[in-house]
Amino acid sequence: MGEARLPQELASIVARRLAEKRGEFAVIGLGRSGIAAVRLLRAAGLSVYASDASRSTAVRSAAALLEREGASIDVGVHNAQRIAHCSVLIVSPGIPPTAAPIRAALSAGVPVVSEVEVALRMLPALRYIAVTGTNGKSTTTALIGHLLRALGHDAADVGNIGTPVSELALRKAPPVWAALELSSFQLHDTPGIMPDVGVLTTLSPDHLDRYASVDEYYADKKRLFSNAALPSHWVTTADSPDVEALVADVPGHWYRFSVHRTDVDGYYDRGAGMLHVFGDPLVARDQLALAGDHNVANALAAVLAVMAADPLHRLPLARTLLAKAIATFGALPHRLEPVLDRDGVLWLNDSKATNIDSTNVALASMSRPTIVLLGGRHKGESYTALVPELRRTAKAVLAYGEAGALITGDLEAPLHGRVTVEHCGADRFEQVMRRARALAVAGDVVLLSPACSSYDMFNNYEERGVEFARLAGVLMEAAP
Ligand code: UMA
Ligand code: ADP
Repeated sequence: MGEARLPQELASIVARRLAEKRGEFAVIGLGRSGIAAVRLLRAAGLSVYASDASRSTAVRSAAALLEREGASIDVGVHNAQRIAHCSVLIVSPGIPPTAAPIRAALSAGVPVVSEVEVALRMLPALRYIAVTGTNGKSTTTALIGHLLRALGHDAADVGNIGTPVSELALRKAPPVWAALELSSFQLHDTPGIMPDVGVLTTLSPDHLDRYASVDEYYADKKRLFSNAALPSHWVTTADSPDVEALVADVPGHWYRFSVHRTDVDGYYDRGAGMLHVFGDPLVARDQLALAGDHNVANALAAVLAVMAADPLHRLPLARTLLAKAIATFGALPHRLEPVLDRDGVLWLNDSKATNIDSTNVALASMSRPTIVLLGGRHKGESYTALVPELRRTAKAVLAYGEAGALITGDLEAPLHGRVTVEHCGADRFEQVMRRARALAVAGDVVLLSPACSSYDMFNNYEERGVEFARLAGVLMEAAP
């Protein structure tokens, strides 16, 4: 059985089969990672069978493109028998390990890996800083890429952040460095992961629609350290007992950051308003164009990772360049992004906040009466942890989508008499936005920070955020 193998053993079997071009390579899922994986395998001259359970227009057009590149494709079905006879199965991260084709492969002893694993094998010279964690991954990854480029490196931001690693491997001249964001789903199937520096930002419950328990989810996060050894370099938060416990037995050099303590390698001197790294002040807090303490933590993590990656990055000139570059990094779209400020109403798109912890962080940074849009597809956590921050800052909660009834059930009683909780229906986002518009008066914030995934109404969180911004514009044009 594939899963019974040690990570190192699994990684070396896959590396050997890729090098020998042995047999047929199967890819399941024809989204961003699947398409890139098929193209990479074909470019390397390997025989490929790929399939996707959906018959959507996007999948059918991907299939047509990949067939032209010489892959054999099934649309609307996974041929489990063919997959059970393949050399290696490459899985898309959105497909759970319990899916029938993955079970068929595992019970036939077929090695199962991610697109990231294959791409990293094809990029043996790539230097990479890998970032995982429940929240803060994309911001930290993008900031690491930005800092590396500020130091003059050719660096790309890849992985869960959006660009599959395989796309780098397909380039004629791949970059020297990558900032690689890894989700727990990707880590589950990346046994050869061995970053120049690995970063763990935060840990809190998430994805309980896929994992049977929080421990199972944390165990996938721990796979970042699968190949840890004494020379490894790791950057982790000192502000989370869960993180400290998870990494307690991992070997390597450690660099820790905190926004509460000062006895670590990267810290925030709140009194002086200064970020300190490796014993010296680096940059003033007010130079950062990012809101909230959580982003101070992300900045400390990114700087430590880049400095840990190469001793040259700690020289005085490098420190000056890093301090300057931190100040020119802006918030990523869909993360507390102001999309409209009109007639005194500020509309904030935090569509990427897809779990309780990230929504709590967003609420904590509010200083005006806030109409909070909560909802989407439920991921398994209770919403009651939001109550203290909602009591402090919310004027109304508009619960919607598949999770709407659950959210109302969790929040109505504890918020009774303090904050209005309205159930705005399960299927029309526009209805929720109309209600927000009707409630909003000058001085208010309308915050989309849904604490749920978007998949009940949208293809992804980006679409949800774009629709929020569009409707905000349309509704603010119309009379209230
Ligand atoms: N599919 C099947 N069989 C199944 C289930 C799904 O064939 O049983 C097919 C679907 O029909 C679809 C394809 O699989 O066509 C989608 O695959 P996918 O969900 O793995 O999505 P990709 O487009 O390949 O995008 C993935 C990541 N998506 C997920 O992990 C869900 C993207 O992260 C990532 O940017 C991209 O690879 C490139 O690395 C997104 C994400 O939401 C941003 N990540 C989660 C998060 O951040 O919380 C983990
Ligand atoms: P991820 O890629 O892990 O989802 P992002 O950087 O995209 O993280 O941020 C997503 C949301 O998570 C943000 O909108 C913010 O609300 C919250 N967030 C970001 N960084 C942190 C952090 N360090 N700790 C807690 N929450 C965070």
